[in-house]
Amino acid sequence: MSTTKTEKYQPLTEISAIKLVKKLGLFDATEALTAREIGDGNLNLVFHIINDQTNKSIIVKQALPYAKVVGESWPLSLNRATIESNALKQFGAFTPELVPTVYYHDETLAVTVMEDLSHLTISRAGLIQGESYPLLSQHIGSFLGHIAFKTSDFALKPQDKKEEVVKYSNPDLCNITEDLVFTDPFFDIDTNEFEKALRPDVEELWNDGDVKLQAAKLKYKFLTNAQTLIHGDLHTGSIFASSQETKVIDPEFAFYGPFGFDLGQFVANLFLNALSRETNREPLFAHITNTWNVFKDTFTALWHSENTEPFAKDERLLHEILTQTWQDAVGYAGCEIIRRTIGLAHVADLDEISSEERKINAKRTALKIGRYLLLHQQDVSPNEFEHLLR
Ligand code: SR1
Ligand code: MG
Repeated sequence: MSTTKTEKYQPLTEISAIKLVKKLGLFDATEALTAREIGDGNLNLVFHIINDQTNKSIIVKQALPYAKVVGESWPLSLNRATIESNALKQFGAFTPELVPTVYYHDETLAVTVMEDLSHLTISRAGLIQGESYPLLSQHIGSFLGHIAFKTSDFALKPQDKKEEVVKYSNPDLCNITEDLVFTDPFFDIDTNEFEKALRPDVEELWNDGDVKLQAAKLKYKFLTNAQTLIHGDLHTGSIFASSQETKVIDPEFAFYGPFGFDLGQFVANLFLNALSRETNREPLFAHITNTWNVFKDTFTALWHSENTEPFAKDERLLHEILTQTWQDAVGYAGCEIIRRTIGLAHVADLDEISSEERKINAKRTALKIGRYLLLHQQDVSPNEFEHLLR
């Protein structure tokens, strides 16, 4: 991958995106290309560029200097594009089969050119259609186990790890998570969004000091616990999948954070999908348990084969770290479930339930279970998620 710096930032158009990929030599100057802006996320422009004759295609992603979902009144650092491209490269060094290949990055333009994955489906969309992606948890558990161990102080020299912490300093995007995941849903803030019928449930949450204390403690860990490089936004919309392949995308929220954060967000989004279904929930619960099992086994194997920490010979240290990681993940899952139900950025799994009554019931249950997870971080094992819905 090459990285360059052009002179001045400007948003790409479909025409200038085509010019760029030709200038980079990714296509010949004479090729007839079609470009389409397909970005449906909250923050960026995404161009799909294809030669319709040969079917060769590529993705050009560009960060906008503000949050697209809100507008120019919410400025955001363009450096997130460089963080995303560095994180994809870093993840690719450990689990190349689980991330897209990055071909090019330009810091000033905040542009990353990468492999087109449109033969796959965004896993949230597929899960909503009833897909179950049999390899999803095997792949994500392995991805998380590798990244968590290999970017931690157990694999890196502490001096090198501290440089990585600086390289991945991501204040603007962390601030979004600090507000939208940990703070705003627990207070009466304008950006929260929920149906009128949920107001009594939401007010009960706002008045629950014990739940809020747990959210505050998890937020504080998120702010201070630089344990490992995390993806930072690992919901099912950040994962492409098919029955064979899984690819993690969009790590623009990456920074050094707690071991359990990505796990908790992923588990929460699997759970929200299960909650949205009337039948065939079992594959989702099996994925929750398997994600943890694969994470734990991967992390444990690397701990035994690659650990550079002299204290690591004491197995109790590993046990404590794994126990705490799962308990934190349960708490982070609780925060994610609550914020996706009543905060600024909802999930289609719940919002697109066609019956109004079923939607409100599902959201009410989500709030109840989110609160339960926050209050019972020590008591909920991976295979208990299934029983929470009974
Ligand atoms: C303003 S950004 C809202 C949400 O979209 C991203 O994907 C993150 O989940 C963020 O919290
Ligand atoms: Mg995203």
